[in-house]
Amino acid sequence: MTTGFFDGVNAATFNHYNPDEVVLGKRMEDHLRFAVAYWHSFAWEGQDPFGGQTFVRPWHPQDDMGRAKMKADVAFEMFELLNAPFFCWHDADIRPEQGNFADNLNTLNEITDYLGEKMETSKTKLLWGTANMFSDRRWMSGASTNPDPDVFAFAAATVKSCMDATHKLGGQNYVLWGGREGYETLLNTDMGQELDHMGRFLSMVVEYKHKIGFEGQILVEPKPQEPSKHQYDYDAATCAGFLRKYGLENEVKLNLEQGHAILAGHSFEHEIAVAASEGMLGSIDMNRNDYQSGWDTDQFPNNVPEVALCYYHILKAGGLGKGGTNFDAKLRRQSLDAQDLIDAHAGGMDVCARGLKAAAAMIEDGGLEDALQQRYAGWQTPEAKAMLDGDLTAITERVLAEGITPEPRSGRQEALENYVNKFV
Ligand code: XLS
Ligand code: NI
Ligand code: NI
Repeated sequence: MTTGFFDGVNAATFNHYNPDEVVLGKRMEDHLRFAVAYWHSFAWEGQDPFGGQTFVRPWHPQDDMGRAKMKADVAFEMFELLNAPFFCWHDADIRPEQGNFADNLNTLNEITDYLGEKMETSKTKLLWGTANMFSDRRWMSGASTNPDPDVFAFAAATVKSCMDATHKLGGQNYVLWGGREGYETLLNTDMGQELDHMGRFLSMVVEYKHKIGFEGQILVEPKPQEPSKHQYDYDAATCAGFLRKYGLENEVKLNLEQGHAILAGHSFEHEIAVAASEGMLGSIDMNRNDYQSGWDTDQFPNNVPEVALCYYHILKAGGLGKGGTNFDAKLRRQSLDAQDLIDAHAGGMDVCARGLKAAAAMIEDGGLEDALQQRYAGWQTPEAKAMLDGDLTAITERVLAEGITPEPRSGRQEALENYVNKFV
């Protein structure tokens, strides 16, 4: 028996995504590892800063366990229509907020048991679980960085419960995104103390992961601002520095989001390249921003050249591993129909598939890699290598003795852009 929500709706059809097609020796589904985000598709009701709910769904209002189960039934029907290999949730997406920890824990356990039963007959696995520690008013001044130790305690208990639930459901990652881990004004903020608390909190998460034998990755998700004026996990480079400061660089990786990269003033491939160079590439949220609005608009990807360069860097870094391509993306608030949910995801999957194929073709052709090798070829000489083990005095003596005078060379940027254009 179905819920009827998707009655008359067509399953996803694809022009480019073919899960079984082999790209660079691996099935496309195994490269891309698409995930549906529970929150945007099923929990968000269409509000924006100027207006309220536009979506009217049979599982509204979301304050009741019966309707939470109906929401889960609808979600799994959609996963099947999309042939989605993964999904992701926050605790607050899947169970109603109860106002106290004990009841939140009970309802979380009940609904994740229910999800577990559904997963037994579904191909869709859990890419990651996470705790929503930003919506309820208790989190308004932060979770682990809250000046009130009672909120730190509530956050610790909440994350433990969500890690337990993620582990129970065989989740492959656990994510922490700190939307309120930051400040509204430095006038009331002790930044050093808050960062120390956040570092200790994350260490406790890692300790707990090992204690329960969770084999998934622990990921933090950079974002520079929104909802806070400033968030401590500003971008990939800031997170890398933070993880090193607290000795977590071998334990925690990054969940990068395209829209967040844009908010931080970066391209998405910049963030991926930073994470890859740090050995911290964990997973991606493949949702873009509107370039005019300046908000985290969480739109489905639709720009193939952009997406292609992202997957190029991901493939170069060895792929997504236990991570995946999560659509942390929502419909536009006028897209009211069940069919819109399917079309949005199918379109995003197709765009990513085209991007992946273009990226794979560039890897196979090797043109960018060759250009890179040539550009850095000078560093293959013994004299150049020796410099890195030398010192300023020795280098100066060589500059004088050999009369070294650098000859500027073209960076060939336009030629490389033309090259990329052949593939996208
Ligand atoms: C918000 C974040 C959030 C995380 C999960 O901007 O992207 O959705 O992915 O908490
Ligand atoms: Ni986001
Ligand atoms: Ni995200």
